[in-house]
Amino acid sequence: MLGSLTGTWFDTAGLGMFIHWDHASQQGLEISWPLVGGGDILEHAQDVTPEQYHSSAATFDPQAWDAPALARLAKQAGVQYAVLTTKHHNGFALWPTQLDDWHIGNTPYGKDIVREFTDAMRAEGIRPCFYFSLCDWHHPDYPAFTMEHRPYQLGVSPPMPAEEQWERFLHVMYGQITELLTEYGDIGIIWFDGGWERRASQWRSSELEALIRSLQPEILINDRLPRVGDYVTPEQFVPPTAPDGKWETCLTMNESWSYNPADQDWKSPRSLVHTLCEVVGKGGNLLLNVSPRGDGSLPPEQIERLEHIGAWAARNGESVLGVEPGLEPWQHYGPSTRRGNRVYVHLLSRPYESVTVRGVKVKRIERVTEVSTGTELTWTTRTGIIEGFGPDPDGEVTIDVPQELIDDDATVLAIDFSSLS
Ligand code: FHN
Repeated sequence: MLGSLTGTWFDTAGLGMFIHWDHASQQGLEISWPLVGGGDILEHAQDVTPEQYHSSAATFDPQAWDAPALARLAKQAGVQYAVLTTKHHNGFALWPTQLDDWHIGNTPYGKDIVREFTDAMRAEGIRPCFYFSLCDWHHPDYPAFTMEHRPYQLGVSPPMPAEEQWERFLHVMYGQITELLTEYGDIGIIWFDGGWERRASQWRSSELEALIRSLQPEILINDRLPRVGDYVTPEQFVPPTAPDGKWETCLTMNESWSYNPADQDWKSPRSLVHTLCEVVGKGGNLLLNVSPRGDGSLPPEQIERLEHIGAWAARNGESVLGVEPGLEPWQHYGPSTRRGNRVYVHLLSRPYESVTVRGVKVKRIERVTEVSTGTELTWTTRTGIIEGFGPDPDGEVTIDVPQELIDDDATVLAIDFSSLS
């Protein structure tokens, strides 16, 4: 059932880390899509044969993978939850599944990457979560994608296999999900993807949902298992208005999900800070993607961006982590958030000399500060002349913002009210 859960940790998480990774990162290939010919939705996805794509599993040995270091970097950036591609559309499992032999246990690396991930994230107080692709372009009973199936057509379901094959596939899939949800402790989210290739009745969505909730009653399920979902997942896009209910934007730092040296189309660190403010101001979370290389290390461009966000969060993080949405869009030209009686106003462009916030209870304002330095700012209020004689009028507050307090990424002002109810 869509959107059935009430308040959870997710509502105020703010920032999550998405991790897209598999053996083909050794070849610098975008994850999964090259094996079906590239796909129309991913600008930088290459085109290789399925054999070429799958071939690098044989040499996967990411000796520079350092899950604790990644978790520390995530923590320093303000990340509250992390979602790992345990299995993407290409079917390769990053844990040693007992259900088939296409997994990390059968590579030179041999160790359980999912376990390393869950242990490391938990050690930093970050909730581990699992991405799991429903479609599987490698499993013979799905059936596996071959050159004969080209061109891949998004929105067109591939032919169903024979009934007994589909039963066998579902047995594997349900078994893998059971492994993931019983062997690795509490998991924050199961993040499905690839469900567009089959209908809810074919995935047996209700049965799968019941299984998941019986194994992990507190888990959240995203909206990509057809007809199921606790929250919605706009991809590579911030919706102009907040969607109903819980939501999360997933976003890459360049235009690729996994390590792709051909893609140098990087978003600026500042724009990522702005997106974080935008998303949180609308009540969503930002699930920001990273892409380890074939040896497990992160590309320097991604480290730089995470560190940049972390540096901003060290100055202003209280305004995006553990907060609710703040004002209505017409009250301030930019995002805003709230914790208790404090409203945070984000300035995503440089003010001339002052900033005005409208439609607030002006007689309840106690102080206004610039968050990163704690500097108290001067402010004046204005109401309609007659209304101003009332005990609790609505009006506007105009805040002076000295040039020297302007943050290079996003300045944050905090307005403290005696009460906001
Ligand atoms: O095809 C995938 C893509 O590789 C990536 O995993 C994203 C993340 O949201 N989801 C899919 C397309 O919607």
